Amino acid sequence: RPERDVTDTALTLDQHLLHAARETGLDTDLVILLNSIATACKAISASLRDGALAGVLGSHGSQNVQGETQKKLDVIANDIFLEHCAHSGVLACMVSEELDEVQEIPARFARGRYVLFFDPLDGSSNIDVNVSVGSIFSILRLEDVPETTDYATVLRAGVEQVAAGYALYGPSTMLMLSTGDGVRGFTLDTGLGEFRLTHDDIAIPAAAGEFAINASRAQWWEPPVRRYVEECVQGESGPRGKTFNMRWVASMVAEVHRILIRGGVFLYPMDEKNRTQGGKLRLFYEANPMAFLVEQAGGAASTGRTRIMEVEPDQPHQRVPVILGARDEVALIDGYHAEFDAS
Ligand code: P6P
Repeated sequence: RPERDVTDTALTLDQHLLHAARETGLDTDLVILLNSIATACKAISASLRDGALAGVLGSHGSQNVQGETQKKLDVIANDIFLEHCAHSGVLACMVSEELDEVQEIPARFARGRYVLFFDPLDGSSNIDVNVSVGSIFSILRLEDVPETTDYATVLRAGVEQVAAGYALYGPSTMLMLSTGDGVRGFTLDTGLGEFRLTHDDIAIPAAAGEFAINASRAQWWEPPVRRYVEECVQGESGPRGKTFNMRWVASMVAEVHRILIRGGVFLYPMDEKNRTQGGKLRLFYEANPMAFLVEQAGGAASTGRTRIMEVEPDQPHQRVPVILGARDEVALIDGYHAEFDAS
C-alpha cells in the first residue's frame, strides 16, 4: 500500500475510503454503501448513549423471526439501518436478523448490485445492564442488478463477501472494517461526528492466552470441545503447559473485538441442546462477517469441521457452530473434532 505520512492516522473513514477508491480501485458504489452503514452506526450510537434517559430501554413487546423478544432498541436500530442504507441507492436488497423476508428497496430509491446482511443490534440482552453491544454487517456484490431478489439470488457462501465489519458501542464507539485488504479500526470522534482511523492493519497473534465460551453449557458439549476447554483449565500442569484466562461477555461483537485487539479464541460450538438448530449463531450476519474479519487479520474461523466461509447456505437465518480467533488454537480444536469424528 502507498506510504502515508503520520497525519494519515487521523484520516476520517470517508477520507480513507476515497484514498482506497483512488489508490486500490475500491468500487465507488461500495464506498457509498460503507458511508451509509457508518452513518447508521453513528445514529444507533446516539440512540444508545442516553439509555434510560431517552426511554428506549426495555422490551418492545414483540418477537422477531428468531422467536426472540425484541428490545425497543432492536426495532429502532433495525429501522435506522433500513432507512440509511436504502438511501445509498446501490443495494439490490437487504437481509436483517430482525426480519423474516428479504427487504426489497423502496421504489423511491435507486437500486444497485450490492446485498447487505446485518444484525442491527447484536447482544441486545446486554442493553438493559449497560454492557457493550454492536451492529454487524456483511456485503455481497451480485453480477448485475437483479429484477427481483429472492433467497436463491442472494444466499451465497461467505467466501463471496466483498466487505464486512461491525460497530462496537462500548466506552468508545468503534467501526472495524475489511474490504479484503486487511482489517482497520476507526474510532468515533464525537466532536467531529466522524469515525477516524485509529487501528491500521490489525493482526491476531497465532498463539492465545484467553478463550471465550459459555461454560454453563458444558453439560451439552461434544467431547472435542470438552477436551479443549479442560486442557486450557488444567494450565501449566496440563498438556498445554500454560495458564489461560476465560472471558464471556455474551456479546459476540465485544468478544471478537477483544480477539482482534489482543488475541484469543471464541467458541459457540454445536452442542446436544442446539444440535437440531445447527448451533446458536447465525451464518449470514454473525458467523460469515466475523469469519471474514478474523481471516483478514490472520486468524481462522471454523465450525469445528469446516471453514465457516465455505458453508453452503440454504436458509437466510440458518445457524452454524462458530470457533474463531488465533489460527493455531482453531487448528488444534479442529484437530480434536477430526480425531473424535474418526474414532
Ligand atoms: P448466550 C447474543 O444474543 C449472541 O447472539 C451473541 O452476540 C453472543 O455471543 C451469544 O448470543 C451469547 O449467547 O448463550 O451466552 O446468551
